[in-house]
Amino acid sequence: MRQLRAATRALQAQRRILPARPIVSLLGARTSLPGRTLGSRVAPPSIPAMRSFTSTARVLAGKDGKSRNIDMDDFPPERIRNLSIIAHIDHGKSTLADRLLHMTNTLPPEANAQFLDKLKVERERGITVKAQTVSIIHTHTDGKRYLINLIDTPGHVDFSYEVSRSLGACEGGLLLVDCTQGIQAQTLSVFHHAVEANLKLLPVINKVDLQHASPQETSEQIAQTFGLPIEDCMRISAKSGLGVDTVLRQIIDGLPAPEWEGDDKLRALVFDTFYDRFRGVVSLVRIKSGQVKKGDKVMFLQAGKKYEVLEVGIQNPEEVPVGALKEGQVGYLVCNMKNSEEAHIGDTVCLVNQPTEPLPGFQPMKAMVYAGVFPMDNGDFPQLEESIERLTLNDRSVTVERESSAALGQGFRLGFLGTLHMDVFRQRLEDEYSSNVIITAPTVPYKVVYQRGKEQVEEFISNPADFPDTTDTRNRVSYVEEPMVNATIFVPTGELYVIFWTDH
Ligand SMILES: Nc1nc2c(ncn2[C@@H]2O[C@H](COP(=O)(O)OP(=O)(O)OP(=O)(O)O)[C@@H](O)[C@H]2O)c(=O)[nH]1
Ligand SMILES: [Mg+2]
Repeated sequence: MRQLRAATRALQAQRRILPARPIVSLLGARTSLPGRTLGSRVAPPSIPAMRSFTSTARVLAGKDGKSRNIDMDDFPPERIRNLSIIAHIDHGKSTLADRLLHMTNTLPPEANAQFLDKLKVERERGITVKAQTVSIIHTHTDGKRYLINLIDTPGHVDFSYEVSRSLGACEGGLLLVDCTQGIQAQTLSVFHHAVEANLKLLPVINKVDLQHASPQETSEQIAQTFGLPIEDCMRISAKSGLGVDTVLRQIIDGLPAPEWEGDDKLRALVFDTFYDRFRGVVSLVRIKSGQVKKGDKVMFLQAGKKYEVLEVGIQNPEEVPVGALKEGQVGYLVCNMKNSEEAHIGDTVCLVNQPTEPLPGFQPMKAMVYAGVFPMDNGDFPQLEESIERLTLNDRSVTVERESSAALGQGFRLGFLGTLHMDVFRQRLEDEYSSNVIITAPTVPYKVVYQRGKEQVEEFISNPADFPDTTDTRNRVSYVEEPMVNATIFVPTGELYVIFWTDH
């Protein structure tokens, strides 16, 4: 437990800008700097619709005889399991998700491998960057049909906002560990996110088919680090399918069903959004209480806007419209929201005639690196603005503000969670919106502290152009701080000497 607490503290300390050591200590006379508000959104543009992105293929009723009628009344809360697959990068989350989809006949045998990695950037790079939700209907060993809502999450730290949001829609999770690697940095990080979100976790040891697999050692590591019983660790090969039937059984037997103690007014948590060029903003929601159906008048509490619901459905794995989404269920909601500004991740949807208090939303992420993004051709600025607005609807961890440069013209200063995140965002702009952009070298934010009379005033600078001339005493810059990471490094005892050796 002591180890666990130490790990929690270390992880909490990571990614926080600490009151860092002064790197410049100067006193000048400057009284003001051009101020900027980080995280301000882009104003809605008035330009024609462009190519847009939708995360699922759509099955319309009657098309190719494929239409399905799913009666959501068949799935009361006790017949629902909502879970995320969480792990370090490359430990096999998407492969396991695939395997579960095939075993439950949610996907036909000929479907693409790693079906949930739908974006071009994901297929090209072989990594997941976007959490994907899929609903599985599965007949359990007790002969009853269950609705399993599965979220495949990314493993890279730059996409950790996708993980923390996904956990808000779940009661349980599969904590996957590659037994050729053991517990790694993100295994610890996602474990703590899951504990904070009060999730029940099932430990799964993956890649036991590999020659140098060490499942016993990994089970012991899991028991020691997370306090999860060794006998609960399921040993599987997501690739060959070995042991995955046990995972499927344990999802039903070992994870809790959704619960709500309170009135039955509609409370739906918006945990993801994307833009569809025909239907506007589509929200993925987890119904905490009550129900929502086509024709209902709903209100998005944070946006303070009212809409009529045009369609609700589940992703199975294509979009299947259903009569209503009910307590404990996860699905999509379309309500003629055309302006992406009105969609807020973590917002609560209620019925107009049954107002409720908002559900706890999500902690916003803090940008770690900033870069300027400019159109190749200055005349393309309005299109770029709209593309960024729509893409950030699908990636809410990016902060956006306008910027202009003498050399590059009008553009944006975007904040990302890391340099991989930045590169993926650039590629998504190209792939999904055909936007060719110039992107400046990434920088970290600095804290500049000014002396104003007897008071010290802090300002965060994310744009090098705004950095004060610290040699000019009129600026009255007292000191400047840079971000630092307070990290704890965990190493197997046998490897400790390597660290010391490298250090010297
Ligand atoms: N031998 C073997 N390889 C596996 C197994 N599971 C996954 N892999 C391979 O491991 C690699 C990574 O698998 P993914 O499923 O993409 O891993 P992931 O955890 O989804 O990765 P991110 O989403 O990028 O974090 C792929 O090459 C898979 O084929 C397994 O059980 N056995
Ligand atoms: Mg993946």
